[in-house]
Formats: sequence, structure tokens, C-alpha cells
Amino acid sequence: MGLRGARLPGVVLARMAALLSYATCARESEARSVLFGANTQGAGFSDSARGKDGKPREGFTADFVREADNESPSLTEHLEDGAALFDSGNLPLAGLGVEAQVAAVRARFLELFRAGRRAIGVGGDHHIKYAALAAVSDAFEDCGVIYFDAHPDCALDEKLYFGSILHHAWKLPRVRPDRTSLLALRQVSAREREGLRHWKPGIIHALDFCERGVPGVLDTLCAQLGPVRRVFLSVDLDGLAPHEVPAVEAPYPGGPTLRELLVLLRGLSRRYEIVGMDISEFIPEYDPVKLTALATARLIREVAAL
Ligand SMILES: [Mn+2]
Repeated sequence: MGLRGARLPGVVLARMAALLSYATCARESEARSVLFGANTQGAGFSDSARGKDGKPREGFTADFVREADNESPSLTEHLEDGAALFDSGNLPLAGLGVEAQVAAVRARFLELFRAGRRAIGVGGDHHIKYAALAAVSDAFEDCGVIYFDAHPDCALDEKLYFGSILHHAWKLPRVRPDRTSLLALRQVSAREREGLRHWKPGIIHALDFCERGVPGVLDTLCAQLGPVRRVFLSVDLDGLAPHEVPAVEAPYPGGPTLRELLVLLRGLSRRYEIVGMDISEFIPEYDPVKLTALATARLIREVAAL
């Protein structure tokens, strides 16, 4: 049960849920990768029919993912165990305003980056993405960003919300559009198109996976990231094909599969240091058979083992 994280200075579990059983590293200071939950709220919901109900999302993604994975435990596909992964529980964000939530998540990512750990934060809504990218900007001179998402989230809007995350991230001193690749893009609003034309990030469309294959996508991705040594991966689960991750706010058909993403990440890890990942957009109440939870757990496990 969730006591391991509570012993660490600066890390307090928000509640006593079970930790991920796969993560068998006993101490954060000995871990290569560190997992934490951050149930950020307040970035709003998509314009999809699912998003329009306007209700706050109660489901706690990280706990739901841990629970599903603990019920169906396994090694990685290449038989690695979780001895290098520490699960530090959830950040206590309940009751905090948006700015305080973002500050807490940013500080946690930064703490892990500075300690040389691969930081894996599970949201929560899109505020986790802005917080993570702010920490990337704080920590690294030369970090590329892979923004895996069906959507570009770059509307030129002064308010920070789900549709303007990258517009704000690109104003940070060291997160740059010419070191960012929008991966699996396929559903763009007219407002977001303005943002794309303004900021000119690298773009890899979902169909590129089909047309060029994963090796071709990897080459383009590396060219778009430029001369960086490190990469951060921001994952909106709706970037994936929705038959594998149906429990998202704004599912959109035609995305790459989890297999394609994992093969791509293996290739990336041979060329770059993968400094961390955030995951957002998971709506547990839409996941009765826990398929999205298992896909998310697998992604966490495989990224931790890279
Ligand atoms: Mn999206």
C-alpha cells in the first residue's frame, strides 16, 4: 500500500490508494524512472459532445490505471521488470486553484529532472502538459518536445486552456516551436490553424505513419527536433487510435496504434535521452472494460524501461 512515497521529503500522498505493483524500486533516489499522479483540473474540456457536459471529472486517472494494471500484472513485452521504476503516489492538488496546481506539478517535474530521474506524470487534464513543459524550460537548455496528440492545442488565446497549451508553452524561454514535433496530428480547428501558421512547429500527420512507416516517421521527427540531446514526450491519449484508448474526451479516428508509438519510442531512445513524459485526457468513467487503463499502463511500463 501507498506508504513508500510518504517517507520522502517533499512527496506526500494525496490519499492512500494502492501503488503500481509493477514498480518494485523501493526508493526514489535509486530509481531510473519515477511515476506520480497529478489530477490537475481546470483546463476545460474539449468541444466534443463528451466534453460539453461541463461536469468536473472526478475519476482519478493514475489510481484507475494502477488498479487495472495491478489486476492484470505483467513484465514489459521484452520481459523487463519494474526494478528501476519507483511509484511516488499522487501529488496533493485537491482544492488548489489553477495556478497553484500548475506550480506544484511544475516543481515536481523539475525536482525529478534535476535529480536525473525520468519523470512520468499522469494527469489530470491538460494543465499537466503546461506544467511539465514549464519544468522542461526550467531544467534544460536543449530539450526537444514531442507533442503526441490528435490536436495541435495552439490557439492564439491569452487564456490557458486545453486548446492553447502550446501557444503558452512556446512563450517559455526554452521550449521552442522549432524543437517541437506535433505527432499524430489529424483534427485541427480553424483557430488552431492560425496558431500553426504563426508558430510553425514541426508536424507529423497521423497518415504519415501509414504512408512512410515508423522508420520514416522517426527520421522526420529527428529532423524536426533539431540538434537536441534530450526529448520530453507529452501524451494526449487521443493521439492514439481510439479503438485502443476509447476513454478520452475527444476521440478521433485514424491515429497510430500503441504498437507504432512504442516502436517509435524505442528508436528515439537510441538517439536521445528521454527525460520524461506526461499523460492526460483519460476519462475513467468511459473505460468500463479498462482497455484505456491497460494501454496507459503499458505505455508507462515501456517508457520506464527504455
Ligand atoms: Mn487532443
